[in-house]
Amino acid sequence: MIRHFQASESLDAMMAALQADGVIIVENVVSQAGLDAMMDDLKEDIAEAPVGGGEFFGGAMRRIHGLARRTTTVADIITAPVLTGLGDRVLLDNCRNYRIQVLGLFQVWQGGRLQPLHRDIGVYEPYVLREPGGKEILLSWIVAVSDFTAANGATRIVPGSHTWPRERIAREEEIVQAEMPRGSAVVYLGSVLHGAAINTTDEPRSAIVSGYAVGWLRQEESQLLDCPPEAAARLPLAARQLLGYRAHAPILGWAENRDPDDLLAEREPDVEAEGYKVQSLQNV
Ligand SMILES: O=C(O)CCC(=O)C(=O)O
Ligand SMILES: [Fe+2]
Repeated sequence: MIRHFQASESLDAMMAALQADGVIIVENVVSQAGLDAMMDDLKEDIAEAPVGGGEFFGGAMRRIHGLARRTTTVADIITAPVLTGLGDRVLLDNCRNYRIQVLGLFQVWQGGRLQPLHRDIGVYEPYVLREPGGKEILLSWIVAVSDFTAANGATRIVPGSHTWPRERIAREEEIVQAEMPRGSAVVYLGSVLHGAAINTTDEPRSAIVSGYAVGWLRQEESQLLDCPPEAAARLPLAARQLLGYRAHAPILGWAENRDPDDLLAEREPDVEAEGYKVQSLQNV
């Protein structure tokens, strides 16, 4: 079972469940109108994307990436207060700031196969291994853009698997589906086993698949190439910082001796801000 919360409920309660189970569902994270606007901006990209996706994606997946370049509407999703509130609590004892890990619209179409159960932190193996109980490097989240149902391919998740030894295989009865209404998010630790399911209905299951990774780690999907500076400049500050236009303390990710966000905004550097920005780049 996955515990459900409303976005207006206390982050403390959500955190307790997230730590215990490794996964929660939060309802009403994103407005219906916001999702409609996003899907309207993306409709041509969606129509052009091939259905397939290969072995890992189950063979009936349509994926659109580079979302922040394609539509500014995703800014409200990646900066949704409940998502960043959980991101702060899960990740900030292991970094100064965190960044978007991947940002894609994933549609599961009828047919296909189960996506293999996997851990999203697997992209760092064998170089970074998180032991059960160790500090988190990744908080993943998936926003339902259509209702998520057992029949239409709601993500399969294994609550508690963040505490398991790496080798343990999930039994079928340990796997639950993240059924949730449109506008909800399933939020899970990067060490939780999960995978997309099979859609047996006529309509696609649509989702924003994303997450936050500690700012000192390489992003899985290069957001700076996917959303180059000209496109990022159209986004609110918090959104472009999350994409990666921000240095990590004290001197990681700078350009032209400056914090990328100062460079992008062509702002005079604010040497007081956060105490570690341009000043520390110049003084090291
Ligand atoms: O679309 C889904 O339900 C899950 C996708 C996923 O976990 C992944 O591609 O890493
Ligand atoms: Fe995944």
